[in-house]
Amino acid sequence: MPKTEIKKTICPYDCPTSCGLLAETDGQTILGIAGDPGHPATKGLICRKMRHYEKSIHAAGRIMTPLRRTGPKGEGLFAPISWQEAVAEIRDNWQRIIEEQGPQGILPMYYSGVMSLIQRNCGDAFFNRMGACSLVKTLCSSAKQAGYAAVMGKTGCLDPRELRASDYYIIWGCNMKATQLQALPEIITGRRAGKKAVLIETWAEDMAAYCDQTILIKPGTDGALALAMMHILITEGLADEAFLLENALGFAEFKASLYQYTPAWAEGITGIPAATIVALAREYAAAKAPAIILGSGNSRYGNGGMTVRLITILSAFTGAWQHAGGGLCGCNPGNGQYVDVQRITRPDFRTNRPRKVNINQVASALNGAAGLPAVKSLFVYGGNPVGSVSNQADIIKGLLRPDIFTVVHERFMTDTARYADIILPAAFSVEQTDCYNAYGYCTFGVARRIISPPGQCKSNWDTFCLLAKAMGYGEEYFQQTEEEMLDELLSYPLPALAAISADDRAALEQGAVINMPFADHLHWQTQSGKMQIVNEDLEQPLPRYLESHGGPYPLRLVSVPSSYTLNSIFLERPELLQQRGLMILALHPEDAASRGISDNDSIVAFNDLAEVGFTARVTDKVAKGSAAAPGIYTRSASRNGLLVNALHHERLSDIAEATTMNDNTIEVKKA
Ligand SMILES: Nc1nc2c(c(=O)[nH]1)N[C@H]1C(S)=C(S)[C@@H](COP(=O)(O)OP(=O)(O)OC[C@H]3O[C@@H](n4cnc5c(=O)[nH]c(N)nc54)[C@H](O)[C@@H]3O)O[C@H]1N2
Ligand SMILES: Nc1nc2c(c(=O)[nH]1)N[C@H]1C(S)=C(S)[C@@H](COP(=O)(O)OP(=O)(O)OC[C@H]3O[C@@H](n4cnc5c(=O)[nH]c(N)nc54)[C@H](O)[C@@H]3O)O[C@H]1N2
Ligand code: SF4
Ligand SMILES: [Mo]
Repeated sequence: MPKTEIKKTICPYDCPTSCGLLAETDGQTILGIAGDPGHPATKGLICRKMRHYEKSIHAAGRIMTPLRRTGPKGEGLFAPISWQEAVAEIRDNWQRIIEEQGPQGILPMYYSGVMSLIQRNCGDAFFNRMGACSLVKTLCSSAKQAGYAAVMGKTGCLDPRELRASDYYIIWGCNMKATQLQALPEIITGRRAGKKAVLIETWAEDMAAYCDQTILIKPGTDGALALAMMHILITEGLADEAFLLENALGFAEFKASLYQYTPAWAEGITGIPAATIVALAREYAAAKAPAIILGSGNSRYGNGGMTVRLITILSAFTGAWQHAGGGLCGCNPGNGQYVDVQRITRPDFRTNRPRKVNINQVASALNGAAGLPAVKSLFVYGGNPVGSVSNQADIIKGLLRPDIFTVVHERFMTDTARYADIILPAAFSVEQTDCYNAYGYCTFGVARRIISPPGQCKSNWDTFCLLAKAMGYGEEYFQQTEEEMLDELLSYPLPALAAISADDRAALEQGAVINMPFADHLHWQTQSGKMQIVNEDLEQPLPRYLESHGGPYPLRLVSVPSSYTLNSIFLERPELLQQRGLMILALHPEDAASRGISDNDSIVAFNDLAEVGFTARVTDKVAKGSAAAPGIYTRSASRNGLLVNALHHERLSDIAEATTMNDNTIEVKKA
């Protein structure tokens, strides 16, 4: 028996906890994974996906060498080549494109495949140096962050561990079972102690069982619910007006606007009975330290920023923030970052004014929409736009163009990689060194390489250094190792990290996760030093009800996370895919019946963009008038080769230019 060791590492995926993991290794392979009981947020509890991370790391389908396309684009026919050949071919194509139309013919595309700071962000330095297009990275929760910041600035919200002290929970558009697993025990324990949990959802199949009450809401209308609740709080004298007058800007003006937003008005918009809204507002006010646990789903709309502003204001309306456990959880819980990410992204390397391409509009950039020239090269790393970005059919159309040179740095043959001209093999987190700033908790960690990358696989860092050498970029930055980059980050910490103890510093150097302090929730980190109910910097200074984009079809389509996968990650794991099952679209019984649709029927969802085949799931856990599509699949799992994002428009949110992937309408018929 070879000797094995247990080493600490950190989950690299786009999930708020950045869990601590214990990896058993023989030095060459990862033999098993467990949640780290010593991690301050994980406490040993990890999701089913990561419990067998070793199966992903050593999956049979892993890409091990650079590959060159040998058949027509998209057919998936490739032959192995060396890194030297791959890099030379990339360099030659890029140099030709730069000569023909300048570096802005090249579009880098990444999002959240790997969340550790160096590996995620290092490509920015390379593409800044090149002068390539600059990607506006708003694929996820930017409208939510901006909506919260419009009111709170950089004030840290609740760390989920603070929920223990709350006395009432509103779980607002958050599938905690899938996306906040380590916070769910606080709700379970709280309910055992008699605290109430209310769920406000469009699709409640996963979460209803964990809550005392489920309120189904019409997608994109949560702002109306928040306004009507605040109407009740004001008209019934339940708001903490003294607190608001002292701590917030614009309360008086906002208060005067609230009289129009009656529960009857909100019933017409949200589909929630007025009496339910009144009861919810009264219960919320009766609690001393109520917590709103806010997901990102309701921010992915044309009115998403405004919706989050309104919910954030509601979280302060009864003075809840003054009490431990009261307030809002789900935005940035710290008040800033711990390391200087610009040391990784190097904005100073850029000498031109970049052409900006919004990540939600990659389809248009590839096809030359809006009078702009089509880009000539796409470099994808840590992302799978064919599966996860809006307007799938046009993304595919763009990737099929013979004049676009596509490179994909990947671990698996994703639906995007199939369209590549060149594929480069990527490394897994345990094969690289990096630091992690959890986005849902106040923790910071370092994880060092445990095993070497297999075959020819390379980390993002090593790949960009190699490309930089080929392109003749002589900056010292590109000659460092990722370990040296990490040393630099830790040598120049931002104030919060600079203040840690010597013991914590030593632990970090070794590779560990350390606890950072919770935020002071009453120290408003805004320009004015107060909460900004009215925010003069915005196009709409006074918060009000905004309509979402909507559309002409009768059903509102929401895309929701699955607990068996994470965006398009884990599709290499047959056991998880089997448990997840067919590509379903959840419909309310009344919407199904009026269309002659029964559970398990083959159905087609369509709008002006595309038709997509699904299997019907008929359930009263989805709001009437809505359709919910959980999880991202591979195109081979779809009857017609298209996925739910083929039904998503490229429109953006009201603030922060963010995704509106939940803001689309469809009709559904039997196949
Ligand atoms: N297992 C698993 N974990 C994940 C992910 C995953 O795909 N799977 N994704 C990761 C990522 S990238 C992120 S960003 C995070 C958070 O991922 P998010 O996508 O923000 O997921 P949730 O926070 O759970 O919030 C989504 C919920 O919002 C609901 N919703 C949609 N529209 C509305 C609306 O108008 N009103 C209301 N009230 N609810 C609405 C949906 O039904 C859904 O249940 O999770 C991460 N963790
Ligand atoms: N229909 C639908 N669409 C969605 C969502 C949804 O729930 N439903 N969620 C939305 C949200 S919240 C988000 S954040 C986005 C996420 O969208 P993306 O950022 O595109 O994430 P994924 O689709 O998971 O693709 C990530 C890819 O990165 C690869 N990868 C992982 N680690 C590394 C690495 O170290 N280096 C390199 N080069 N590659 C690596 C993985 O193998 C994977 O193929 O999707 C959005 N789109
Ligand atoms: S995916 Fe999320 S819950 Fe699962 S181990 Fe990673 S951080 Fe933890
Ligand atoms: Mo996300």
